Amino acid sequence: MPGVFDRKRRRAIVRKISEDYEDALSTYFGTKSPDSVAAKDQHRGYVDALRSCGVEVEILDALEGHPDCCFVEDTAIVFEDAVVICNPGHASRAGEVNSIAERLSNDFKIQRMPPDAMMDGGDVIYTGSKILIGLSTRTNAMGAEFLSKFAAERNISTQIIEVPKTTLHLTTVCSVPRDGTIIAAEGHLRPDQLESFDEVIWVPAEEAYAANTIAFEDGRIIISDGFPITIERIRKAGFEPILIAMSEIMQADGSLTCLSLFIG
Ligand code: CIR
Repeated sequence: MPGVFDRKRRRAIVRKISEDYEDALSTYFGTKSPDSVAAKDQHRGYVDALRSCGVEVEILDALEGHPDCCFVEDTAIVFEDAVVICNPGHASRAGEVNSIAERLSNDFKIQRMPPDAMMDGGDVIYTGSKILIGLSTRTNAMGAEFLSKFAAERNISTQIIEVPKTTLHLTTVCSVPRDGTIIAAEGHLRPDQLESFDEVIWVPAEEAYAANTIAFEDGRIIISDGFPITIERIRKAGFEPILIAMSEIMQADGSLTCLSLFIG
């Protein structure tokens, strides 16, 4: 099935880092102004890592005047036959969605959200058998309800998870590397929220950033470098880590998944 609902991850869209990346929103992980030159370098490394895992990557130009435009995951939710275009949860990001809608209209039916619904794609995770939807400062109940209904029409069930105030998005503190397994950050998510998973790989709170990963069917998994405990736990769980530098993306609260939109 095309879309991110399987682990095949054959095609992805990414967007270049904008010249004004230093103005990107940064609330949680940032310790200094994000550096656009260093971020561009890390973004190239990211694209190389995806390509080394067999992903066909399409690189869109930056949207100047939109410092967060590289975080394409937040703009849309991809289903087999259609794409839901998000109403971004932060006003400064509203201008990013139309160009994605235009690009995706070549391949998918485009579905807009109702005006009061709010959602960032970073609050949505496909597990292989269902969709997790985070309720956060960026995704409201109307957004979650709209996506749940849209998924139900496609026989896909959803689970709502409250995203703690300590973090930006659901994807910031967890990822699902294979159906039944979740990598989750201690201190942000609770065991009772993850009871539907057979296996939880807990990431220590001080390494929370490393809970966001991109895994492939063959067991390879892209992880941010610099988080040794997490890397070892993931390796022990049977995955083959590919480590990449993400420090400048992290400065703007961006994680690995935020930088791509898998469309096939
Ligand atoms: C923002 O605050 O919107 C961006 N600076 C970071 C977005 C990261 N996206 C994601 O977690 N999916």
